Amino acid sequence: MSSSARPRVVISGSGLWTPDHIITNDELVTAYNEWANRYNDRHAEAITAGELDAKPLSSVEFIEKASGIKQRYAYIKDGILDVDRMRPAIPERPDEALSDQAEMAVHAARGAMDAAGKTAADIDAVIVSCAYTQRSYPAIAIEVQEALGIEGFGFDMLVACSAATFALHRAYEMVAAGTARCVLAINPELTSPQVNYCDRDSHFIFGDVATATIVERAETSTALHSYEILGTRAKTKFSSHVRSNFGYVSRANDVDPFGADKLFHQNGRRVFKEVCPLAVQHLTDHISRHGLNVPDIKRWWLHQANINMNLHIGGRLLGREATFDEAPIVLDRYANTASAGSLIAFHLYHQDLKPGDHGVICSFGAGYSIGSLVVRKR
Ligand code: CO8
Repeated sequence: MSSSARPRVVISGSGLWTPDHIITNDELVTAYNEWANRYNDRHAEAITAGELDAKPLSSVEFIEKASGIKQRYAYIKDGILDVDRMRPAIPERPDEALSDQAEMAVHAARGAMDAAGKTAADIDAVIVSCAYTQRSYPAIAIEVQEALGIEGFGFDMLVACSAATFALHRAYEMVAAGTARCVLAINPELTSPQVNYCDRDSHFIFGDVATATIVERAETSTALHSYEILGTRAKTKFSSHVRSNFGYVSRANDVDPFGADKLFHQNGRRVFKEVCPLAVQHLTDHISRHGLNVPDIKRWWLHQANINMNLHIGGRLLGREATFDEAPIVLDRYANTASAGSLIAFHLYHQDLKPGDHGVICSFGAGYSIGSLVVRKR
């Protein structure tokens, strides 16, 4: 399709649902350290004999310095800080009830629909895209579709950190191709059930949240703030340095389906070193494809995994430290919310842009996966 014939596609609304419960670093570290001390006491003999490693203690100072995270939201806080449990206590719901992730998704979706001025009748497709879905089928997206009274179709996608940007790519293509007039893409990131709260290297990293976006043709949008998608770019490169082996085959593997390797685990140093250069190259190439240079970009809505990563990438792009205005940070409040981070930043910090201003939404992380969209305010 020539660029003159290509329909103009916009992001016309976004929504954010934030859980009621906050866990501070202090609370998390107190619980973990108590758990670690108990473990060490319980296994003192084996530790002294060199048969077991002692569990090292965590610290608030380390977490803030290494990650920039000060707190995180939890869908359900009960259980996470309980030293006898160390995981959220989320009651199982009957099949007739809305599932947890569908409920989170519906909250965020309503916000995006309101912002875009859309009703269920305007939407043709629902994508639920996130790091994990709580069941394999029926798709959470189809459940959300039913809950919101949307006709058409829905499907789930999993691309870890890049689930949100990759879903926006699919939404853009569907609207551009005319297979849907308007797409609702939702990211119910329920990360807490997959966090190993007994692992000091990663117990602080994640938070729960849901984001949503509406993508439609420019001519159908009546939104006050809308952003034309000038182009999308995706890159993946296989790496096991961020990994979860949780999956349905565990039952047949005769292994513990909840063992440490079945939860989130990573080599954070390697991820940092390998992903940052990929992201910088990806972003530079993407904007140049649109005839843009770094100074032309008013705002970078970057993935929110680690403050030092964002400072590094911003610094490599700009040749100096990016200001909050140029690359807003939300991970101090929200922590790493898997794929939702760049969309939380977009949702909270987009209304002040002027017509004609350019921005970039970008995710980077597990996979590895990098996804970006170059947008222009209308
Ligand atoms: N308290 C005190 N000390 C600690 C702690 C702690 N909590 N944790 C580690 N340390 C220690 C280490 O053991 C190490 O000690 P030593 O030097 O004796 O070995 C020392 O502190 C330094 O550790 P690191 O080198 O690991 O510290 P870093 O400065 O590298 O910081 C980070 C660690 C914060 C993990 C950092 O490496 C990082 O963030 N890297 C980027 C990681 C990243 O972006 N990962 C992608 C995440 S994946 C994703 O976004 C989505 C996945 C899907 C969702 C999953 C939902 C559950």
